This record gives sequence, C-alpha cells and structure tokens, in this order.
Amino acid sequence: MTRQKKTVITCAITGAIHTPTMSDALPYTADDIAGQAVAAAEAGASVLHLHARNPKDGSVSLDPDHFAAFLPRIKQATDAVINISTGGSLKTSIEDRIAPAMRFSPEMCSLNMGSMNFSFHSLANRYGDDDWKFDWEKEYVEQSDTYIFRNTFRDIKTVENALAPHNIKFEHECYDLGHLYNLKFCMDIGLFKAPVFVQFIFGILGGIGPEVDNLIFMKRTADRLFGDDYRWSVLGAGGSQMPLAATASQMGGNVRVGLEDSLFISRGKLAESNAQQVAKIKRIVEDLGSEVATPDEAREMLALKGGDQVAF
Ligand code: KMH
Ligand code: ZN
Repeated sequence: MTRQKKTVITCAITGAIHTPTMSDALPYTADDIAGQAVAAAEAGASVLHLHARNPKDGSVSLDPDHFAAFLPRIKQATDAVINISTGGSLKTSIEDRIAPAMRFSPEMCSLNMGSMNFSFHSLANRYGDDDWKFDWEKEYVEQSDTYIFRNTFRDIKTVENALAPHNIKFEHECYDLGHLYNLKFCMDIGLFKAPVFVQFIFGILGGIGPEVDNLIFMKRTADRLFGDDYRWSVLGAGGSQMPLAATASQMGGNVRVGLEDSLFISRGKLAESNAQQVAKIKRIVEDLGSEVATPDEAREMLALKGGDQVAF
C-alpha cells in the first residue's frame, strides 16, 4: 500500500480495563475525562477514543448521559476527532454498547472484530484486599478470567446496520490474525466503506502477543487482504505500548496511546496523565523523522465525515 506521510496519534483516555486503584491518574469523573482529553489533544492527539465511567465510583458505564457530561466540553475546547467505544463493557449486550454512538453520532467509533477471551485478572495480584478504593474493582478484575468478549458476525452486522446512517468511520479493533479475515469477509459481503481503519492490538490476554514479529505478520497479512483499501494503527497493551507505537510509526503506520491501554510512561513508572504519553510518542515520532497529523489531516487520511456532522 502507499506509504502515508503523517502519523495519526489516537489517545484512549480511560477505557474499561483499568480501575481507580491502579492509578490516581486514571480519569473517571466528567471533569477529569474532559480535562485529560483536551490536554491530550493539545499535546498532539488528533483522535480521542472515549469510554464513560460512573463518576461516583469509576466503574465502567455505557449510560449515554455519562458521555453527555463530557463530549460537548471536549468539542468546544478542541478540534480533535471524537471516537466513541462500542466495546464498552464485557458484560453487556451489543445494543447497550452502541447506544452512546447512536445518540451522539461521532465521526468515529470502535468495532471489535471477533469474539475472544479478554482477561486482565492477573492485575489483581498486585493489590492486597485492603488496597482497593471501591467495592466493585476486585471482583471486576478477578472475574475477567471468566469473560468472553462477544463480537459475533451477527453483532458486527448489527453495529454496521445501526450506525451506517450516521456515516461513522469504524476503528476496527483486531486482536489477532483471524480478526483481519473476519473484516475481509465482512467487506466481501458489502459491509464497510474503504478505506477501512484497522487498529492492530497486541498484548491483550486472549489475543496475539506483543512481539514485533507479530506486528510484521499482521501488517503483511492486512496488505495482502486489503491492499490500498485500509489505513492502520497499532496499540500495544501495558509495557509494549511505546515500543510498538515507535515501531509502527517507522513502518508507516499510525499509533494509539493512552491510559486505557497502559498506565505507565516508562518501565515501572506510572504516567501522570494521558497527555504525558501523547507528548512522549509525539517526541519519538518527530525525532525519528516523521510528522504528526493534525485533526484535519487525520480527517482527510481516514475519510471522515467532519466535526460539524456530530450530534453533541
Ligand atoms: N481496550 C482496548 C484493548 C473498544 O473500546 O471497543 C480495546 C478497545 C475496545 O478499545
Ligand atoms: Zn476502548
């Protein structure tokens, strides 16, 4: 495929894996999510991938009203592209998961491309029984070894059918090689407009591991399946975040950072904020001779509908 000239930095602000005990920097109130999102955009992120949390206890929320508390504030303060998650919670129906995107019609939303184990239970070993800030956290993390992250072909079609009228570009979350073939199958039956945007995800327990060999294999497979019909980005979980992002940018891809994917800024050191991670990857990308895309450049590269076409 043709090599792109600029690198789009996506920042995933809070997600649904980490819990408040794990880092004081993890945002969960509307003020903190909005503030950190705006700061991440100012630091160089052109796309903001957003989940909501219950502001009282930081638990994962799919309630559109919780999104309503921060989306307009981010839009007023930045020109960044808003991307709303449809991955949401591992425990809820696909209909609940798409409710926020249906209501707010963002420029982008995530779409997970296969069912899988999705576990972060081993994170619980780092904390003693008395360490947890909120009641729900320990069980939520420990029980993740029982979760099946459900994204059947029917679910994928449900998302596409419901959101197609909104002209939303999907961030196709691919956690393993088979997910690329799932996406190819969907495109062959007429779903999704090219160029599709593929997020290669490494290092989630249940998905492919975070080795550079795997990134090369995923990229080569996607080139073969999609040719010029796709754009790509890389997300490495935990300690693989920065090394894989740096490698991806050198391979001509886009990158995703943020506290959703890693709580750290370097080995053993917690990040102070999402913006700190964005500033670090921006510095790396530029030091290595590439340029970071502005929000409007990202819109052009990913063929987005425009920031004036959203419903918030
Ligand atoms: N938490 C990431 C590994 C989603 O929001 O749809 C994947 C993700 C899923 O971002
Ligand atoms: Zn997410």
